[in-house]
Amino acid sequence: MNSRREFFKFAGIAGGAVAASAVSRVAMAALPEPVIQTRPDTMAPLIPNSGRPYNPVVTLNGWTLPWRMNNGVKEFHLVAEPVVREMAPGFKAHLWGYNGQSPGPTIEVVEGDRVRIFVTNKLPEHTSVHWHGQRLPNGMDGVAGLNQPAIPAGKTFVYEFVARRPGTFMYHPHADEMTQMAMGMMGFWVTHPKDRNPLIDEVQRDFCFLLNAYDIDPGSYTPKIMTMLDFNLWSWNSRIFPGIDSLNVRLNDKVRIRIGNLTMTNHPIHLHGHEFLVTGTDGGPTPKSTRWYEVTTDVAVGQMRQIEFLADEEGDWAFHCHKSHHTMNAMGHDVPTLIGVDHRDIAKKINSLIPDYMVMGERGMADMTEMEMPIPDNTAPMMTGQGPFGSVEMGGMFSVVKVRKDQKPGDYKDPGWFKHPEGTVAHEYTAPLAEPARFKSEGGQSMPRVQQPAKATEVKVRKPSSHTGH
Ligand SMILES: [Cu+2]
Repeated sequence: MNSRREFFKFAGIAGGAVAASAVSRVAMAALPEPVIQTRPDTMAPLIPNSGRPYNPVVTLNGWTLPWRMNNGVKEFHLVAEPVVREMAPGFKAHLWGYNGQSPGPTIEVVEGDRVRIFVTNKLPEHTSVHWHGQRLPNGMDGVAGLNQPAIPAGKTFVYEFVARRPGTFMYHPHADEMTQMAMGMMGFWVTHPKDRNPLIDEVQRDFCFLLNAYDIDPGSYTPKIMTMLDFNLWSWNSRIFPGIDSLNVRLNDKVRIRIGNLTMTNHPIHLHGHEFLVTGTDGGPTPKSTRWYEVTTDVAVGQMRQIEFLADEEGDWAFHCHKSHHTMNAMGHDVPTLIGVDHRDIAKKINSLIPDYMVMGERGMADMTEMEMPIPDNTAPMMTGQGPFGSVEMGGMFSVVKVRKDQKPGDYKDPGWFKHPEGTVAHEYTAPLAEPARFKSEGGQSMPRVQQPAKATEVKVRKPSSHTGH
């Protein structure tokens, strides 16, 4: 095939080996200029100006990588490099990523597109890129050592394949993977359908983001890469609430949200106020017979889920991971449950010795969001976010889907807080109340015991002293 020969000539590869290979210095001069993003904001959708048309996605707190058309081939240039990612306002992490950000830019192509991706390695060690979920020649699959030599520091490799099936995919290194993914190297990939596909509906809004997690000690900047389970920052596209942008839609828009999980645990993703269908995975669109309505869908490790719903209820609807420890930011570990423990006397005594001493958690943890506790520099508050009615008491994997009548088609701007119709907000009730029903009785047992216990035991629930494994 002619374009194939041109590709090898262009890339300066002798012999036309199919595996991704180092680009010669001569060819380097012809590389597409890498586009670097310096802001962590949700960028407007990138309307395609060449190639087949499609309805672009919006990457939450991210962006889509522009391409160059070269003889009918879409050429992208990814630069793997250390980046500083603002994970929330006032909290910056030193990560590794692509083109200035972690995650890297979203790559959007159309089914049938021939795609050429130059990958320049500016990391201090070798890397590779695996194109998760794609049908491609084995030598383009990106497993260093197995399918290609690793891309040495300072070198550029080129990948080329045809995006054969439409769907929701991602990319990440397959070389020193534990380190590089713990440092934030990953990105989203969307292949739009070429023609009308009976399993892929038209939508008015199409969002995407990756679930990722970091372990960064309070006051420090760099993730601990050996952590397997005990992460303290649960993020969407390397942002934590309240640093995650809202998903803003127009009333009665059909909305698609694509989610990929590159953490080391599962995340039950939950939407308020609407029911959705899982319309696709990284395996492609789901057959219609397999779809049923849900309000929570579990996204397991290494999986992708594509959900769709009709946004027909106005309001500010919470959208979050249902593991409550994942809607918290870094907390001091070893925090026992002190609910119901009265510390007033002891606190008074300690206060005479240490004036700023504060007992946390005797009435739950909500106090902590109200008391502006001193925290080390560059540390995200554990849970925060001021809503229209006070602190939202959330962190981590939490955002809001804002459904508005007056949101313009295609306008992704934040419309502000919802204005509730008169009389539709829960409020204090002051009229006299009847005694509430309360069930009070000893529990039964299915079979009689041989011996009755000498006395009843009563326990208070105490949270484990470490939150390892959550
Ligand atoms: Cu989670």
